[in-house]
Amino acid sequence: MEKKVLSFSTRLMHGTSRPCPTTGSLTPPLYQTSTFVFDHMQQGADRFAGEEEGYIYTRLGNPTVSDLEAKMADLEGAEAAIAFGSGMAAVSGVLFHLLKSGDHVICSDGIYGCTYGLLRLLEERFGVEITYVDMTRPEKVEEAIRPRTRVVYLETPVNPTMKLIDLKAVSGIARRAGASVVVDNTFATPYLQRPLECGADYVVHSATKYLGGHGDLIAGVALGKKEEMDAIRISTLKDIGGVLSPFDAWLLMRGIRTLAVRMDRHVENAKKVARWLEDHPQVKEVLYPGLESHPQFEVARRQMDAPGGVISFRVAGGLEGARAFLDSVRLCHLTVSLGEVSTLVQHPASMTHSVIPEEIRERMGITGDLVRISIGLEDPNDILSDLEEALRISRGTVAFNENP
Ligand code: 4LM
Repeated sequence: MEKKVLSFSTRLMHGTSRPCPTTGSLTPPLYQTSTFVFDHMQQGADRFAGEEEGYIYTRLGNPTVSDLEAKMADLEGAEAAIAFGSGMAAVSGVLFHLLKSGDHVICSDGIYGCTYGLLRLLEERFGVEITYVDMTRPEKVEEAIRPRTRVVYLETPVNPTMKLIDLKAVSGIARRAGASVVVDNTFATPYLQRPLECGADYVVHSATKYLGGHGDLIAGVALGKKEEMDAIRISTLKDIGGVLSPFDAWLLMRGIRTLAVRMDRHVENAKKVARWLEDHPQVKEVLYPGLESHPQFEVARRQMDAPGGVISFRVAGGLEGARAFLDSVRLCHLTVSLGEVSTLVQHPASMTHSVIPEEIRERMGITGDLVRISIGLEDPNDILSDLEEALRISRGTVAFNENP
């Protein structure tokens, strides 16, 4: 009989792990241990030598973490996955694996602040050269290629400007140049976008966000070819040591089971809020890939199954307009991070992206009037009422400052 391929939503809770064979526990057990006992010395020696399968020490592998890794590999369509203790540990684990002094990286002109900080560290301390290009125009990647270009690194959607990058076009250019493409898929999740299917070599995630989904853990995942993931496991995971704890892996798997229903609601709410913001006189520009006004609306339709749950927008009145708005929200939480059940708002220029020098930040479009909102699962009318009131206060504050 032909094997039936289960749909994505079903694979979130079926497929890779089975109920515990000894107890029948439906929920996979949590192996909250740091180390594993050997039957005799030779067994320990064989496991260290890689001649016998089996667990040794949780920094090198743990059954609960392995369950999560198998699930993520299945969802992204990857040969293998590695869990890390944070999104940044996953990003650095992959980049330290791929790069050495003198290598060149082409990075999207717009990137999470700490990833920018990591690239600056690689540049200043390890002699790696970085070029930032506007990858919404893939030909710019081609122009930036050098003989030592080893990595093309990008986010799509870009945090926080919500620009989109054509994964097939950029991956094709990188492949011809012999460079590896690393895609941060945090904003989309594999439910909405699978970069490996579009030609990328590696995917990284901050699993802290939509994958976990409840704002109660910090985690990261890297995915790619098995050979590369095996090399990362015994080098930049094991020796740098940014491992995920078994408990957080277990919690993350619980979150992943509801990814599809949560993402559907995030998207439905975000579409409503984005359209509403677009018509609001106090809002100068709305950056959301689900709006026809978005410059890469066609890219969104081609490579994403839906436009996601994050919206950025520019508030009238510049930095002070944004400040008055952010100080006035009541239901929405004023906090960094994204992709959890509640709606979160923050100010990228002074918060998540403040490490980027102002001139570069402005060139990337991260201006003082820009606000990012991660739409939660609340009744959308309650979100809209909160935004309406905060924008009303912002309008009053700006008008008062102009005509005191
Ligand atoms: C934020 N972001 O934007 P950990 N990749 C992307 C991210 O947005 C983040 C990370 C990696 C935010 C955190 C405060 C696209 C984080 C890093 O925080 O190390 O799991 O992820 O609000």
